[in-house]
Order: sequence, then C-alpha cells, then structure tokens
Amino acid sequence: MPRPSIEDHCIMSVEELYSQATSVALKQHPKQTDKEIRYGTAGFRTKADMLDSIMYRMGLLAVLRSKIKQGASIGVMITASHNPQPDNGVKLVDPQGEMLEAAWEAIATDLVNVSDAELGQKLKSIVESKGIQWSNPAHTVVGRDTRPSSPALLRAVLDGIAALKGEVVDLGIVSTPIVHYVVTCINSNGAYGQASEEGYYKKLTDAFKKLRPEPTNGNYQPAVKFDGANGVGAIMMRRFIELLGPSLRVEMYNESGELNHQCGADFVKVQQRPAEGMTLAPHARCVSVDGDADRIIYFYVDDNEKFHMLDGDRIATLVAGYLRELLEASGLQLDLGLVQTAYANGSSTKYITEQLHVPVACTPTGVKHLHHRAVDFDIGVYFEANGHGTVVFSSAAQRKIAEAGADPSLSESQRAAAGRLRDVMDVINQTVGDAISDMLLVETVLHARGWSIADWSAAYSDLPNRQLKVSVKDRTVVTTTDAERRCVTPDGLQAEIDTLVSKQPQGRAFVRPSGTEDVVRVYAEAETRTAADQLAYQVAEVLYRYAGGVGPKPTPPQ
Ligand code: 16G
Ligand code: MG
Repeated sequence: MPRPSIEDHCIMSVEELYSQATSVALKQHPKQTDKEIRYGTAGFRTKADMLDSIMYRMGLLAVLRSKIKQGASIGVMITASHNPQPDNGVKLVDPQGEMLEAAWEAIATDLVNVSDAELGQKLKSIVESKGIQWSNPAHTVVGRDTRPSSPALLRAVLDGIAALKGEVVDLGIVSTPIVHYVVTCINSNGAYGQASEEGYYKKLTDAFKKLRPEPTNGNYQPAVKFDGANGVGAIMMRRFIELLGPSLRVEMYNESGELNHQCGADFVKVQQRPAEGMTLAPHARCVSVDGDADRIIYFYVDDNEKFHMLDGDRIATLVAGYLRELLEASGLQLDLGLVQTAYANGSSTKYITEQLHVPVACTPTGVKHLHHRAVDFDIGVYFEANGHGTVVFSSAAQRKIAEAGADPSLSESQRAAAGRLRDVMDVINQTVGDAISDMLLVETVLHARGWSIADWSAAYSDLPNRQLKVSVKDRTVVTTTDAERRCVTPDGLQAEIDTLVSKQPQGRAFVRPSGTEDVVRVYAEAETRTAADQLAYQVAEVLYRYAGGVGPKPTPPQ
C-alpha cells in the first residue's frame, strides 16, 4: 500500500485510521480462514500460507502495544523457530525485551480472529478498553528468519504498522535474540548496549575475548563444530567468526540447505543423535542451534563413536556452578539460584543442590515462567532441558558487581573475581535465551576450568529417561499442580502414577497436557534404561485409561 505522508498523519482522525485499517485488510490482507488460531507460548505459528492476515494484524497490534507503553519500542519477530521450513510464525517482544504480557496474548488472539469487516471496531474497542492514548508515538523493531516465506510476511507486518502510522526499524534477517537485544537497548537508551546488530556482536565478542587472553587452557581447546540448522544462526555465526579471530575456531556446517531438516538443536535433542551433514571427530565439541538461534545443544562422540548429549540441564549446572565460584571468590553476598522445569533430569537437580549448593526452583514449562521466577534471585540461571535459557542479574546485583571490581577495601583476588563476573555478564544476553551467547558462555566456563567436553560430561550421569505422548479426546481433562509435577485430574490418576513410581529405584514420572500439540505428554526417569522405558509405558497406559485415550493404545517397550 502507499505509505501515508506526514500530512495525512495530522489530518486523519482516529476513526479514519480504524476504517483505513479495515479497508487495507479487506483489499490487501483478507482473512484466510474462519478456523480459530491462538497466540500461544511461541506466538502465532502455523503453515506460512495461512499467515498473511495474521501478520498484518500483528503489525496493527504492535502499534497499539507501543502506544500503551508510551511509545516504547515493541519487537516483532517473524519465525517458526525449529518447525519445518514451510511453517512460519510471529511473536511480539515487550519493552524490556521480555515476551508479550499474558493479558495481551488474549487481545492478540481476539484481534486476529475477528472478520475483516469488524476489524476497525475491534481496534476501537481495544483502544478504549485499555485507555490507549492515541496521541502517543508508536515505535516497532522488526526482524525475520531465513524462511522463504518471511519477506512476503514482513510486508504484511509493515502494512499493518503503516496503516496505524507507527514507526519501524527493520533489522532484516536476524536471530530472535537480536530482536530482543535491540528492543532492550533502545528502551534503556543504550544502557544495555548499542542498539544495533553490530552493537550486539561487539558487546558479546569484546567481553568474550577479554575473558580469555590465552585461547587454550588445560584440556580445553578453542575449537567447535557448529551446526547452523541451515538458518539464521549460521549467518550470525559467520559474523562472529570474523570478530572472534583465533580466540575460538569455528568449523561451519549446515549453512544453507532446508531449514531444520535433519539438523539443528531440536533434531539433536529429540532424535538423540548427531545432526546430519557434519564431519565428526572423537571428542570434538559440536554445537547445534535451532532455526531462530535461541536454543542450543552441545554433543560429542567418544572413541567408540558413542553419542553424548549436553543439553540445557548440563549448561545450567555448568554455568550456575561457575557463577557460584566467582561469587565466593569475590566475597559478594548475592543470592544465586537455578530455575528448571519438571523435565530437568533428576541427576542435574541433585548435583546442583547437593554438590554445588545452589538452590533450585521449579516452574511450569515455557520460557516466560522460568524467566519470571529467575528474576526473583539476585542472579537467576534458567534453562529448559531443550536448550533454551539464560542468566538474569537484578539491577542491584549489576551495581554491586561493578562496584566490587573497583573496591579498594577488597583484596586483589576478590576484585579480579568481581571483574570477571562483570565480563561474564557482558557475554550473556539477559533478555532471552540466545544460542550463540550461551555458546560463548559455555566456552568461557570450559576454558576457565580447563575442561574438555568429556570432563564436562563427567560432572554427573543423567538418569535414563523416556518421553511419550498420548492422544486423548480432550486434553484439558488433565490438570496439574506443583509446577506440573503432579496431576489433579482426572481423579485417581496421580495415585496410580505414585504406585508405579514407588516400584522403581530413583523413579520419577509426570504427565502434562502439551501447550503446542493436541496430546498429553508423559515423562519418566529411573535408574536403568529398561526401568525408565517400562515406567513411561505404564504411566502412558494408566493415562490412556483415566483420561479418555483415543487411537492406538500405548505399546510396551520392546
Ligand atoms: C514452547 C515454549 C518452550 C516449551 C515448549 C513446550 C517458549 C518461547 N517456547 O515452544 O519453552 O519448552 O513450548 O511445548 O516459551 P509443549 O507444551 O508442547 O510440551
Ligand atoms: Mg527457537
């Protein structure tokens, strides 16, 4: 559509803007289906050819969201993360770089589901019910992943922003964490860093290089094999390689084939095998990121070609253990904690609480839950087992760390530890899980410890575990409590699970309805592979009976 001029802005009334938004929808971005779609934990996500009208409306919504936040920048990321290439999606980023506020998820759902003819009316009712000041400015920051469908969907978002006369910064092809970073920088007036893609690379790599004047240390070798999932992570990594120089040698794989196909963090985690297309070597550190580079999994093969995976739990324990050490060495009194979900391997929880003495909190699945809990600590480390996570520092903690680095009353070694903590903080993208920032953080800790990947893996042994899914008539009949570790309904199901679990040494199991698929998930772990498989099957079987299973019954492990 032709972009309205400044004069239009002055003369068009709000009512005219609502009707303009409706007419652009009708003419250029008509609604494609009457099937309801919901803004879920990862925003809207579906087949790319069903998304044009949704993208347009999310452009409209980003403008309203910015206005209600007094003109603060709002991010719009076009991506479907680890989903197959034909999918796409969109999510909004709030002013501090956090996920969209829950109440606005419902507004987003409402806005994309009304008919084109009712669109103007819907906008009006959002503006009026939320008391949005129309005279406030609106700023947005837009990014997209490498999917072939993304440029056309971007145009729809831009049309939505233009229809309500919002300003836009288009970052082009970037990772999801870069959008979160830039939004945070703009809204903090640069306090978090320089508000550009280049500013992001520079902040992370400068801090990383400072932390390792010598690239080698003990068993640590500065080389990784990087699986870019054929996506934006590979493009970003090319830029990192230029800036990292000899401090870290990165061998690139999966840069330009079909997105996420037989590679990437989700493939490695779910299939429990190396990404395809990589040349493996015994004990070489391999890193897989997902399609929008906000998740990371490490893995390696040993001398017997056995596959070993180091997932989000491993990263969380490695990082939390190191931060605790730096806190002790600096004498800083800050409260450090780790946030996990029920999926965290029992061995990781035991290791971090009993051996490293870091307290652990558990929240329901979904990044926003972990993030919210993590900010209750002075320093909160949070990771999902699937490799999404980061570390957040309270503003008081950041101030104390900075002051301690220059405090003459502290010993030289205390000041050095505080200075290190400050540089470690700069390697971390605190705004959201960030695959490449997390990788630099892991490399920093392994280097500091002089550890090879096998040394890291030897810290503790994971309990064998198994995940299954069960289809039921209505998955909402399964409700949970205690951070999804126990189920409340259907009546009697939890008692059956308790009985099954009590028969397995180190047994643990839970069931929860998926937030992204029409299934109920089962997780079980136990002392042996056979016991874990058996327990998962037994729990799936009682779940099928109690929750109205449909389709094939769970089958016993072979
Ligand atoms: C979403 C969540 C992810 C969670 C997954 C669980 C975000 C950004 N993403 O992808 O954190 O692990 O859902 O899926 O929050 P499930 O409910 O189907 O098991
Ligand atoms: Mg992702």
